[in-house]
This record gives sequence, structure tokens and C-alpha cells, in this order.
Amino acid sequence: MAEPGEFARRAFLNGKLDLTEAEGLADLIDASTSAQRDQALALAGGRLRDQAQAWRNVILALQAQAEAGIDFSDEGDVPGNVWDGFAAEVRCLGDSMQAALADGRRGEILRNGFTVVLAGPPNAGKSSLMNALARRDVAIVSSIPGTTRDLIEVALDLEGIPVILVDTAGLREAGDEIELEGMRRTRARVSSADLVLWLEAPDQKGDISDLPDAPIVLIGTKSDLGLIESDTEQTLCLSARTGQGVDDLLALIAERARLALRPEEPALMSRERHRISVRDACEALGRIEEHMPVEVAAEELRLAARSLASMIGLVGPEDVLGEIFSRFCIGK
Ligand SMILES: Nc1nc2c(ncn2[C@@H]2O[C@H](COP(=O)(O)OP(=O)(O)O)[C@@H](O)[C@H]2O)c(=O)[nH]1
Ligand SMILES: [Mg+2]
Repeated sequence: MAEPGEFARRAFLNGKLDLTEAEGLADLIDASTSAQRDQALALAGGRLRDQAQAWRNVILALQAQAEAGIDFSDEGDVPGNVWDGFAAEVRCLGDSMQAALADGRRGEILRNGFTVVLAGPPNAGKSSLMNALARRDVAIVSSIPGTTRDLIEVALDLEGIPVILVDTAGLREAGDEIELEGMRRTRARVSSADLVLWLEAPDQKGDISDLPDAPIVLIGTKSDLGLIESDTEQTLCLSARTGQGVDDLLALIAERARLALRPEEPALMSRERHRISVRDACEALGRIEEHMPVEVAAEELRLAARSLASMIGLVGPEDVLGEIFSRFCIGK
């Protein structure tokens, strides 16, 4: 019987795929929007592998240079000073990795979904807006404050970008034990959100100041009540009841997600595993200082090369492979 991921694993073991290409294949199978598909195709097509190999080749050349300095320092045909141009090349390579790491984790966010949290005081109309955005009844709406307690999630496809909408328990002072737990979950979700929509109704303002740090947009709700104030900092005013402004909000979310994820140009890294490998390699290079013992520099280079090699699966423990391939379904 074929195990989950058996065929992908065999392709990997036979050198037909590297580890990142196999991950790209898994992502392609899981992709539910066009931007996720494009990113998966880039990974499956060897984009990260090629970059890792290019970095690794530079490291291997530097390693050869450093090791020549160790082994043959007393022979005439090896350049006398190993450090000629060496430190500059190490720095240049480190900068290239640093630039790749400074991508705001957009590959991971696209892979997992851009998370938009609806927050605000009870009765602001969060659950009503959730239903309007999702175009179906996912959350219970009532005039009783504290109706929503658990986090409720809906996945949307906004112009190819996966967006996870999260409805939350309204934040207020009062509340029973269950509602307090709901509010704790709201705060936790807000602090990890990619975008927070703070909803306030004309009659329900709430206190935005006790919200954890996150990118926040102020939205006015229940615009059909006709009680809108003019001195407001709200970006948008809408009504879940009449639907007025709901499409504008969808456009706003799509725009924010596009700015953050730049889906037209797939990210190099799309998993934490990639990021950790590149970061470790970069840190090893960063520890190399000019005129340090060349043996120490050579060891740091070896560590950097090893991190990249493990990212593409040239070296690495069996359990990492098990973790990656077990996520495929049987027969893939
Ligand atoms: N007039 C009006 N009432 C609304 C609107 N959205 C929600 N409500 C009402 O406000 C109350 C609270 O709504 P709900 O969505 O449960 O708010 P939540 O506590 O923030 O989730 C309910 O009675 C809704 O019918 C709206 O756009 N216009
Ligand atoms: Mg609610």
C-alpha cells in the first residue's frame, strides 16, 4: 500500500525533486486561490532551490579559499592573504540573504491566508458584517450584547488572494466567565492579525485604546440609521442591513492584502522552515569577521552551507522528511 506522499518521496529520494519542489507540489495540491497556485508553481518549479544553490555555490567557493589558507599556508601557490576580497564577498552574500528575509513573511501569509479580524464593542454589527461579507449566515446575529463568544472564521477568495475573515466576541468591561474567555481570544487573534477592522456603530463606540498592537482600520457601521458624525476618523461607513459600502470594504481589504502580499511576484520563501534555514545561514555568515582565525571562518561557512543544504534536502534528519511527506494524501 502506498503511504501518504509516497510517490513524491520517491521522486525526492531519486533526485527528481528537491525538498522545496516537493513542498511546492504539496502547496499546489492545497492551493485554493490563483495567487496561492502561482506561488506553489514557483516553488515547485525550483525557484527557491535555484536561489539556495546559487548562494551555496558562492559559499563553497569561499570555503575552498578559506581551506586552502589553512592547509597550504606555507606553500607558494596559494594567495598569501586569504582575506583579500574575502570579507567583502561574505558580506555581499549575507546582504543578499538579508534582503530575501526582509519580505514581511508574505509567502507564509499568502500560503496560510491574509487574516482580517472584525473587532469592536458588542452590538457594533460585527457578526452582521461577517455574514454580509461572506454572503451567507455564518454567525448568529442578535441585539443581545455578548452573543458571539467563539471566534468564527470564513475563507474568502478576494481577487485570487485567500482571506480569512474572523468574527470575534465584542470587547467590553462586563461579561460572564465565558464571554471573558471570548474576549481573551479576541485580543489574541487581533495581535496576530494581518488587518483589524475596528467596527463602531453610532450608538456603540467602544474603547479602541485597549486593543493590542495591530494594523487597524476604523469602520462605521449601521449607516442606514443616518446618525453619522462628521468629525469621525472612520475610513469607511457601511450598512450590513442595506449592503451599502460592503463592496467598498471588500475592495479595501483586497487592496491592503495586495499591498502586503504583492501576489504578482511570488515570494521566494513560503514556510517557516525556509526562513529558519536562510536565517541560520545568514547568521553564520554574520559571525565571520575580518582577520579572525581562518579555521573559524571556514567553520562558519560550513554551517551556512549546511543550513542551505538542509533546506533543499541534501542533508537532514529523516523526521523532517516524514513531517513534509506525511502531509500529502495517499497516492500523491
Ligand atoms: N440598522 C442596522 N442594524 C444593524 C446593522 N448591523 C447590525 N445591526 C443590528 O445590531 C444588532 C447587533 O448586531 P450583531 O451583528 O449581532 O453585532 P455584534 O455584537 O457586533 O456581532 C442586531 O440587532 C442587528 O440586527 C445595520 O447595518 N443596520
Ligand atoms: Mg457578534
